[in-house]
Amino acid sequence: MKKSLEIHDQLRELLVENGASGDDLDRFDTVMSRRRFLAGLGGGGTALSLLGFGAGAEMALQGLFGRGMIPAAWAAEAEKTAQIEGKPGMIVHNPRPVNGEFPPHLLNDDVTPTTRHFVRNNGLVPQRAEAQNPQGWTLAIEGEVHRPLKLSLEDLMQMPSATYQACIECGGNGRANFNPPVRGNPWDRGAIGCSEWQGVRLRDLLQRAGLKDSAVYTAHDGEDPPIGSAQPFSRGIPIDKAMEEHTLIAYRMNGKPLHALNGYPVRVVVPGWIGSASQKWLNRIRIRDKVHDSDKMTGYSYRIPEYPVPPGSRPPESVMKILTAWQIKSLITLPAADTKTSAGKRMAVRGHAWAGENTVDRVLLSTDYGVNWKAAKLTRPANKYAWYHFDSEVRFDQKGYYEIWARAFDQRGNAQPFRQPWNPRGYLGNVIHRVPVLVDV
Ligand SMILES: Nc1nc2c(c(=O)[nH]1)N[C@H]1C(S)=C(S)[C@@H](COP(=O)(O)O)O[C@H]1N2
Ligand SMILES: [Mo]
Repeated sequence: MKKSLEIHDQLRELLVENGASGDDLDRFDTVMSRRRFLAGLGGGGTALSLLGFGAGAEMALQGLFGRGMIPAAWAAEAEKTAQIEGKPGMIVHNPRPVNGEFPPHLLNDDVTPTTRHFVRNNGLVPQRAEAQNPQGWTLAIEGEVHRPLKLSLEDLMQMPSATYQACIECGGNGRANFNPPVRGNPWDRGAIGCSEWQGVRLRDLLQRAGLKDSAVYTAHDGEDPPIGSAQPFSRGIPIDKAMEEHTLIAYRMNGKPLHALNGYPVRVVVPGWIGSASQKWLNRIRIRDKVHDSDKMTGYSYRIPEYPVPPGSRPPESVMKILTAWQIKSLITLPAADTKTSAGKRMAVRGHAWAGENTVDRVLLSTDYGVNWKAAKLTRPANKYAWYHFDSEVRFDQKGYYEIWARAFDQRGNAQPFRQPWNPRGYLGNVIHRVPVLVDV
């Protein structure tokens, strides 16, 4: 099993050595992700294990490797079901790096339990996180500050803390609904969670360190080892967002130390913004005098064109702008897709809605392909940046196939689109959610 993992890394490395572009690597990751692995992340620090692998032939077809280079171990097509410990029911797009989401009906809770918070990793899980060992960990704050800081977990926990429910959603959530398809993890709807996070406000730390007038942007670094020769994952946010009261350096998730896969011991939580702003396994914040310019802040990564582009086109890099907040969106968590019911029976409909930096104004439901709409009951969230909940009931008078559609509106009048607008990497997908229902008698 170890062997397969080595082969995986070696192949990725081989691609890099042969001049593979970031796009090629994305393609590699996507091809891998179409296969199901059996993986286990043990509590005692066990590494991922890999049992089945069948992507070799497909990669050859995609021209990534010559046929002669495909390891024999990969030749057999074997569909396996992936299992990541501590995340039962997760749809695993890739075990290495771990990437997985939950189907909408498993996201019905008001506050997302840790066991059902998605996982989006660019690199490997740090040893420290697997072992839940805070020893030797420090958080450095440096760069454009008057008094650089180095804090232990205990130092951090002794500072005043704040606790908020906050949506963290991958910028690529919804990518599977893009047409033509785009590269990257094929997130459907479940790369979102709204858990409760406790930590120190980033602004308290920045005030303690004393921002210089030259401070423009944060740059976050983490302990996760990159795969192959990739640059370590790092993104940042403008100082204004860093100074907002809801931006946290979090050490508790749903009342417990952070899960290994969600950033133990400490992560950034930038609610309302795309998930990549919320650096996991954080160990350093560099305050920069210009916009952070790591790999993941530039090019086509986490950026979209500043104007709508034709589906399938490649706009010049010069028109790409950094993604910040999410936009209005909703998720139907009840009923599950393809639920069967009978004519005349009442069926409960439930879900969540959220709106990035905005507030949710209403959620409308339709069961006739958008001809008629009715408002669902909307429950306000615990705090800004947590998701709203909606409740309603529907009834079908006749046998047949139906879809329940949900469309959320924010207070500015923005609503979810009927078709998914396109961008090169499949970001900010918020097309309305449609749940098929079968009325069989
Ligand atoms: N150090 C580090 N932080 C990271 C990432 C990563 O790969 N490494 N992935 C980011 C991305 S793209 C997302 S969407 C969120 C996902 O958070 P989660 O895995 O806790 O759901 O973490 C962000 N923070
Ligand atoms: Mo993400």
